[in-house]
Amino acid sequence: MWARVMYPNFASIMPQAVAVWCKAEGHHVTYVCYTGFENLTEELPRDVDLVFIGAFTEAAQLAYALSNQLHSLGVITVLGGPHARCYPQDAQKYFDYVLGFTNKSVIRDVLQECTRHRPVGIHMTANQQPVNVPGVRERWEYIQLALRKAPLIKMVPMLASLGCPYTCSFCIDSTVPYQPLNLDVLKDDLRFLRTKYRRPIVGWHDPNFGVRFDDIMGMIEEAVPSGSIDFIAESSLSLLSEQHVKRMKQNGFKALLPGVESWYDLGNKSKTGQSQGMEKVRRVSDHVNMIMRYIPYVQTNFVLGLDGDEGPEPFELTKRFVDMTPGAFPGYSQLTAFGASSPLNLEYQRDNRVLAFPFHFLDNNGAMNIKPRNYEWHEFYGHVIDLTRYTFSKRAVLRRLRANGGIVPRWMNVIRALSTEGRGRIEYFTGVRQHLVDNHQFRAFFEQETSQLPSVYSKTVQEDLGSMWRWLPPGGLYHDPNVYLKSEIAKNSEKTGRRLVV
Ligand code: B12
Ligand code: SF4
Repeated sequence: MWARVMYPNFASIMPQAVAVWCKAEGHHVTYVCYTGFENLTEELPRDVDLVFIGAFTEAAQLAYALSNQLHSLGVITVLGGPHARCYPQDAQKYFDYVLGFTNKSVIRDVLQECTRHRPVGIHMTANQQPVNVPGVRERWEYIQLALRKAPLIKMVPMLASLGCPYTCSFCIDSTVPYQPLNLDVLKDDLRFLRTKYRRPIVGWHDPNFGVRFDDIMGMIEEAVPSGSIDFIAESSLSLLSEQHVKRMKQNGFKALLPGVESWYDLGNKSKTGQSQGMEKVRRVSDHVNMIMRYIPYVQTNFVLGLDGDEGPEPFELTKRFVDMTPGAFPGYSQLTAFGASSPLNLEYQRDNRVLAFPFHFLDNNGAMNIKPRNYEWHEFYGHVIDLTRYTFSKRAVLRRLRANGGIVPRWMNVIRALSTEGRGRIEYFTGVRQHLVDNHQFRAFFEQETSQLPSVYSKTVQEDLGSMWRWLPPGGLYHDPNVYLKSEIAKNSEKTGRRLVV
């Protein structure tokens, strides 16, 4: 149910931007937004020359299969998006072009060359994030196509900035400079939107919304009457002072998603400085409760299994947070190294701690691909199950319901508790833990004693890909989890002229 209602609202901005740029170059463009329910073979147009695919890593195997099918019809294929940024070497085996940072000129180069590159595709990237990304007015034709699939809530994706001034070592944006986008375009877009929907909802896709807080709020205040558009944004807690949150409320902000990540690390981001453990729980809980006095829906994001965590305490502290902050929805992610996404992944790879789970499971919950530093696997999953049960217990769900105001936040939290995120995950993690205890082959893979993938994983990919499974190219289920480290070593030895043996 959650997927049906929400997935069309998670459509990315860049495929729409690429469509705008291709059209501006004089091409005929068809845009397809895949939400997991469509039959892709039927949705794709027959007579195409080139297809751009935007994919997260969780969709990589599907993207590889699709590219293979399109190649069989003589179509040139291009991959862009998070998977292409994190695993370019792997993707090059299955696509003619793999794009990193993408701007109009990179797209123009691809369109002009439009050539088959086999057996290895070419990797192209701009030097930096684009200076301009087409706004809502320009993307409207494609936004509408995606949102036609959204039955209840329709969220329009917008972007006010790229990169981030913070340097959280696990994050893909820790090395990408902060860069605001053109405020006049944003102003025009907000006004335009009010001519399309009676009460529009905008989801900001900025990695960290509101870094230049006064500029962006000033823009909203000038563009539209106070509170006439509902906004949703991901911001770090350090930006969400009471004064800022009050102004956000006035300007129609209805949902915020700050990251807490851990009770022991990353104090800068949550403005808790050196405070750790229970002291940090109190501070963050007070802060989030303050935010909830102004903003009806708050999701606090946590990463489970970070190296600074040890024993049951981090999980117990999160339970205390759930008790002390009943209205907030806790979003849990398991520590995941997405290939080349952050410099920290080099350390995990150097320590040989990254497991080669098929990409299909790398969605922050399907599989944790880093061996925990301070937990045995079954012990870790025991804690995760316990915390998830606690968070989605009848008591916690009822307390959340009571603490939330408004129909939409209440409804969203109940659906999330009953869907994959709550009940679904408890069942899934319990299965994983059971296999770890009972199944020697399964445990041996997790312990890196064998590289043979437990059959349950390949079966799941097969089931999920359905009719596309037969198009998954040979080898497409597997990847080298240390390719980022190897490529960095190769680059360095090229620079220094020294040969290194890995
Ligand atoms: C906004 C955001 C979301 C939003 C919007 C998602 C969406 N569909 O776009 C929401 C909240 C819905 C979301 C959900 C999820 N997210 Co998210 N999200 C982000 C965030 C914060 C910003 C991404 C963004 O839009 N940036 C702005 C764009 C313009 O820049 P960019 O992404 O760098 O893209 C550049 C290039 O990659 C390229 N490009 C991008 N797309 C395309 C497409 C084509 C066709 C081409 C040619 C080029 C191209 O051009 C851009 C300009 O240079 C990033 C973290 C970050 N700091 O980047 C995580 C991030 C992308 N998310 C991530 C994850 C894991 C998820 C979830 C799986 C989490 C979960 N468990 O639910 C879901 C999956 C949702 C889905 N399948 O759609 C990971 C992805 C890692 C990976 N390799 O897959 C990231 C990197 C965070 C992380 N953990 O490191 N997310
Ligand atoms: S504040 Fe958020 S976007 Fe910025 S580096 Fe840290 S995790 Fe990444």
